[in-house]
Amino acid sequence: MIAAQPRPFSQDAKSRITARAQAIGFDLVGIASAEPFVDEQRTLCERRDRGYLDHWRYPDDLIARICDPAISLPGARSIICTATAYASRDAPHAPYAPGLRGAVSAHAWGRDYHRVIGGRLQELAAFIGSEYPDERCLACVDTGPLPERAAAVRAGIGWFGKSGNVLTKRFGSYVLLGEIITTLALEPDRPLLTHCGNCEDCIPACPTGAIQPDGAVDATRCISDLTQYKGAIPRALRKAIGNRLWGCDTCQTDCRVNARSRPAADGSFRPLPEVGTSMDLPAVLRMTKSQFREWFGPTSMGWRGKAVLQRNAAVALGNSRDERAIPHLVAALSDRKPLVRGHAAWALGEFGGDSARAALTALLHREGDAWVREEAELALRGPETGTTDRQLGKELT
Ligand code: B12
Ligand code: SF4
Ligand code: SF4
Repeated sequence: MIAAQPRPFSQDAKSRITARAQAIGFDLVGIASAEPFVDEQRTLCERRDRGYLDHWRYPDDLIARICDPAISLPGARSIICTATAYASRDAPHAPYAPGLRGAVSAHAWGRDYHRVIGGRLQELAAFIGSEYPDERCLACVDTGPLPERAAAVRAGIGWFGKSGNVLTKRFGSYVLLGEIITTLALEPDRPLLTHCGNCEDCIPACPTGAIQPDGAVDATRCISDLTQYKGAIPRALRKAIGNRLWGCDTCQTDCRVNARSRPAADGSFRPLPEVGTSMDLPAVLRMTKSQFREWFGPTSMGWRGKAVLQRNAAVALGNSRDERAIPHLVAALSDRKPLVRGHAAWALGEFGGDSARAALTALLHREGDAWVREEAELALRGPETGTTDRQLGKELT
């Protein structure tokens, strides 16, 4: 039997696809081979086994699929990797900005990136389909079966920063990634030789000490994860969240590569009028279902549901130390969802004082949920001591 000859790389296809991708709006484009991500598979399993990904489901068979593109697209030869810059000139909100506003992470200020980038990838895949009808494509953004950062690094788009983020030369880490796995044989680009050097600024900057000395991120302590996952936020980490309503940008704002990065040229990720760079926390705490859909539906914050955002708003109000928050938190003790009532109780405990204590005592008389009762009882003992933001990070590390 004669072995099949490997197909030669098509230079013409590579330059036409790259040009088309740039015309569609991708800021950076690189090609990676679709060989299995063997080292990354080991790294992912190792970080899961250390418990860093406990809020995520990563069974062995899913990790195997994520790390071998040919399982999702048989015959896969190449990965067309893209990066889209999202940071506009509006500076990320400072974590302890005064007043009752909650900071929104920059990647969520504008239109939902899954839809924006997903739409562009579909357009690129349609182009490839029309030009090379025998080839197949699979578009991925965020939820797709790929270790996206590892693919971007392999394609020479950027390097692994010690913060875990992929850093690019032009836009720093303020890029969102998206890929097309394809059966087309395209010549791979080379990984960059650039790295973070001696810099370690992001490690002590992290408010919860989530970034480990070896560059691994303990996602169970990462505020980005804590503001997205659906359960109760661990009590020991609530203060460190500060006034963040969604996501966390600290390891990016404290990065020297980002300090000299260019802002995004395209307007898709500029702050939407309904959301902006920060939101009124009492309004989020008492929003109706239709307000939730109107404000958060067009953004990537709509995916985890209304109660998660209200929970986050309660925690951020507790951290505000602004007594105007108290009546809003008292009202939230009557919310339908235990998740919201329990975090509002914690937040009132941070204030103490007569009105907060009276509301917590009244809650204990009527509350049927055991976890909410426990939160109210602990809150009545008063605020926990000595644990805010960066100090907490140090204590935990
Ligand atoms: C789960 C997830 C998270 C989790 C866990 C992240 C983590 N660092 O562990 C949480 C919710 C915490 C999170 C947070 C954020 N995320 Co996120 N997240 C993902 C998601 C869906 C999967 C990533 C994953 O599996 N993480 C587990 C770790 C172990 O994998 P990893 O970080 O990708 O690292 C792998 C490789 O890069 C490689 N690797 C990394 N370092 C090294 C070193 C060596 C030596 C080797 C061999 C390999 C290696 O091995 C790892 C295992 O495969 C991806 C989308 C995707 N499909 O990839 C987006 C993604 C990584 N997130 C993204 C973003 C924007 C963020 C935030 C900046 C959002 C925010 N502002 O709040 C933060 C940044 C937090 C941080 N410091 O990492 C972007 C990354 C953009 C970038 N420039 O890097 C992605 C790619 C989404 C996208 N499509 O753009 N995220
Ligand atoms: S908590 Fe914030 S600073 Fe720390 S790793 Fe997560 S995103 Fe970065
Ligand atoms: S702060 Fe320094 S170490 Fe961290 S990602 Fe940026 S350049 Fe790398």
